[in-house]
Amino acid sequence: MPEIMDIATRLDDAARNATATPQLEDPLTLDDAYRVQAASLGRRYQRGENRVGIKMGFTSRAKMAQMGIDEMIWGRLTDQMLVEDGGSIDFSAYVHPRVEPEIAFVLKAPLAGKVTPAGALAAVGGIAPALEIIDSRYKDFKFSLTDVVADNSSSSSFVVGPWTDPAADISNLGMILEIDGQPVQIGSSAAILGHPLRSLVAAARLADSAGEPLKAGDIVMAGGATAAEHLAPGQHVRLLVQKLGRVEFSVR
Ligand code: OOG
Ligand code: MG
Repeated sequence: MPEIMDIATRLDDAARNATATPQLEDPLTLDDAYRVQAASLGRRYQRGENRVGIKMGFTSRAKMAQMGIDEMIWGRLTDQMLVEDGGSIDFSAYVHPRVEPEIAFVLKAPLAGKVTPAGALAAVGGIAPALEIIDSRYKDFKFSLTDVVADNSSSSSFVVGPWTDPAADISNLGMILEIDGQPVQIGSSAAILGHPLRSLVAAARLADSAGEPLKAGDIVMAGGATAAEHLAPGQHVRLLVQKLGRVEFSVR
């Protein structure tokens, strides 16, 4: 269907040129929205980027309420989106970036289909504090469920802190998001579906049903535990997660 490729190109170009695009004129079905996402990622892979995992979205009430969407979504992550812990991002490379506090998993074994939280945990090689920089390519950061799915679920960049042994109990860890040393969001890992492992369970199912089962080495971002915060040049952003430590970056 040529329209899928046209929309994929439009969204990919909007991301590359850091220029907002209007909301889609005609609503897509959810299946077509994921087809657009896959096609736009196909363009990135053709440019030499590699898939390194997936990100989950709308896994907390805070995120659902902020954006007015209450269905879980997912998107693909590439190596080019990964920002070094302690590194910096160039504000001009984004349309209107926001940051949100997350938890990341790295897998040491494949994880596909219907799995239990215990089964998911057995495949985890490490857990880390993480920051996601989301950047909707749509004007005014406004979208419908299918619009945002087509736009790779607003994936833009992500920063992962030090990996911790998965033996840590991560069911209810305090999370403090700081901008320039001031706490701007305070939450708990319990906000992520009651337990971040549930997000990994959902990721295993969703990626598998899309024909891209999670494999060893994949990173899974569990989703924002709080609402996202606007970014501006000159800021220093830091996330502190109880037991897991800190992760940070600055905005140039
Ligand atoms: C969509 C992406 C949601 C999360 O962690 O919930 C997301 C958006 O809010 O633009 O990444
Ligand atoms: Mg997120």
